[in-house]
Amino acid sequence: MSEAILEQITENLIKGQAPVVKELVQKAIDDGVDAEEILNKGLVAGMSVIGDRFKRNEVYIPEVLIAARAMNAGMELVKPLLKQAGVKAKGTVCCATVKGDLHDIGKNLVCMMLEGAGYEVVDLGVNCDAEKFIQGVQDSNADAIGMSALLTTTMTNMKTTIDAFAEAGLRDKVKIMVGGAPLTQNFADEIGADGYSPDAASAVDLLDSLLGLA
Ligand code: B1M
Repeated sequence: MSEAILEQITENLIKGQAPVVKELVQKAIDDGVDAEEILNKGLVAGMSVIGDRFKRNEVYIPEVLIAARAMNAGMELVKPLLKQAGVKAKGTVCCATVKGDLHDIGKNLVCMMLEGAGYEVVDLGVNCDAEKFIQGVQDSNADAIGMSALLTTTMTNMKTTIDAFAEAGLRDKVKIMVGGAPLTQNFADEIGADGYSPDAASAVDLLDSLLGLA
């Protein structure tokens, strides 16, 4: 019985039907389905299908954004229940576009995918300097940071941030992942990041693996 409604949530999330997802999530809650089951077997399951299709170029950015909107519509109802039940996120990650850089479309997609996969995401916005990253990590007790850069002139600020974490004695406390169109795995290795992801869906696999959850 609960399996059927969870499947419907997944299917409608994949189709990006936000109002239907919201209605189904409410119905599942009213029927007494566990909030964590709604999250994992309904919402996250749908978002992970979208993530896989995005990686295989079977769907594109608009479909991901529409699915994420449907995910958020369901999350609004489920989040307070998860909090009440003391359900823990998989981990906390602070994400931002680095100092000097205002491009946020890719970063926002990464945030949505990570949230869709069960992470608590603290979005520190754009033009984020090392101090703001450090403050964000200290405030949220984050396990990881995710830095995005779209400009060849700003990608170097990723190293500045990594160095600042080392100077603050926090480098061993957080995993650092990086991404953005001009980046490569080589660049990530050179600056001492823990991982590089070429796209938003793979950022989830990367963080799972960095935090030993894969
Ligand atoms: Co800008 N811009 N832009 N721009 N812009 C580019 C990046 C550029 C390649 C255009 C070009 O010249 N062909 C060029 C950069 C050249 C370079 O450095 N090599 C450029 C430039 C030069 C500039 C300005 C300097 C222009 C000017 O003012 N003279 C200026 C800089 C402003 C600043 O940041 N200080 C500027 C401004 C802008 C707009 C404000 C107009 C707008 C940004 C709007 C916004 O983001 N809110 C804009 C846009 C839209 C672009 C293009 C057209 C599209 C970027 C984008 O959103 N792509 C871009 C040209 C292009 O790519 N065709 C361009 C879609 C997005 C989903 O991809 O962000 O790569 P992307 O994210 C991917 C992956 O990279 C990965 O996942 C995402 C999806 O799978 N990913 C991560 C990203 N971050 C990740 C983090 C991770 C993991 C994966 O882990 C943490």
